[in-house]
Amino acid sequence: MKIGIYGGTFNPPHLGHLAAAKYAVQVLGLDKLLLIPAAIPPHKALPEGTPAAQHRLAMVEIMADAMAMPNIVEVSDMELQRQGKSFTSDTLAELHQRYPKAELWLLMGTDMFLTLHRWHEPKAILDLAGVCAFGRTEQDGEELFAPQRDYLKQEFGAKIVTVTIPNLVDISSTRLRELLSGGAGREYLLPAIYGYILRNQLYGTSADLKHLALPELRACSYSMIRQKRVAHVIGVEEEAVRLAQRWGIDPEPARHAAILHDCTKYLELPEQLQLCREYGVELDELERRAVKLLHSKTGACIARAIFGEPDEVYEAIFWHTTAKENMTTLEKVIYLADYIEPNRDFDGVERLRALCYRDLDQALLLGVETTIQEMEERKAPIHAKTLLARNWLREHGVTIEE
Ligand code: DGI
Ligand code: FE
Ligand code: FE
Repeated sequence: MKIGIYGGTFNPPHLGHLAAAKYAVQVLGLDKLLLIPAAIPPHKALPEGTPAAQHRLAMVEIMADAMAMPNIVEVSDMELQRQGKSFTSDTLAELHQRYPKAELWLLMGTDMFLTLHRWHEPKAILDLAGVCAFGRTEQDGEELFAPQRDYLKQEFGAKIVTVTIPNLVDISSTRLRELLSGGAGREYLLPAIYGYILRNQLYGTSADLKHLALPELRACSYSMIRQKRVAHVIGVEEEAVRLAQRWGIDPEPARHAAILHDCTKYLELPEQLQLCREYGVELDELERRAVKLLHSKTGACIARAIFGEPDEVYEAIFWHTTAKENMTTLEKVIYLADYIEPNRDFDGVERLRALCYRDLDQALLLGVETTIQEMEERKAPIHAKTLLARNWLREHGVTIEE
């Protein structure tokens, strides 16, 4: 088994780190890649304003999730758990114990590679692991690497691979932190990590969460969900705007509701219940145990309280999972955009899509009936509001034409 070890302060993790990590998995053919944020780097003090270790860990976890290789990429807090300076030799010793048969590969950028012989216990490091050094730019290729590689091989018998990463995003963390504190730098970060930084006001950012521009609002939303759901949220945004235009309402509240509609989807039941208590949302018996029914309510609360969205957006998010009787056009648009966005694929989706653009109420009835049928098939209890939504539409003369 080949294990790559990518350590660093990740302050913050940026697109350069991401590209290097992806490339290393590929060129080395890694079975596992461990991303290990350092507690206290041995070679330099953490700069002033460095976020707490837990924030750096959370950002590295976002990066790992974004790599979409869940069976390969893992984040380890082993250096954060350890007391004192984060010596690589200690980390490798610990990993060698845990994986005695594995081939360990240490990943690092140019600067680190060129000073490797001055690290704490270089011999121990190079005995335990091979080194994969990647050039940050085209310039630091062979010319810089070759002498150091030859020296390390001779002096320590080191096993070394050097690579230049094509089209690598060239940014230093120091420069990126400067940009962030000046309100720039977004282009060097994964949107979800940028959103995490904004939400937690890291690196001197001071965005007013209640008046964010769209890229910032999206970034905040994506920072709260798993990467695999982002495509769905983008799809709902597109679809909601189209439906709003089709049915003559302002597309902007629809867009905002869509961007935030699933932002609490990944919170566990206790956190969901805590938010409901905090924001005074009353729950019935079914809701208290069906966690899937809570994210629409808590998402609505977060949208209004944290991101300053108006009541109409709150309501549209609140009812997006169950629907209800007597809905506004915006509420219908969000409920249906969630149902038919371009990534959705289920029996009958095409029929529902067409109906959404022909008759919104018929589409709503079809959506609600489809959910009821699905719940019956799954033998899941049907929410009272879902039944009310269906009955209300029927009582108001809505029938689905073929
Ligand atoms: O959040 P999404 O996955 O995009 O979609 P959603 O907000 O419509 O949530 C769908 C989930 O909610 C699905 O797992 C089933 C659940 N759900 C929706 N209506 C009902 C329901 N669960 C129960 N028990 N009863 C319902 O009436
Ligand atoms: Fe949802
Ligand atoms: Fe959704």
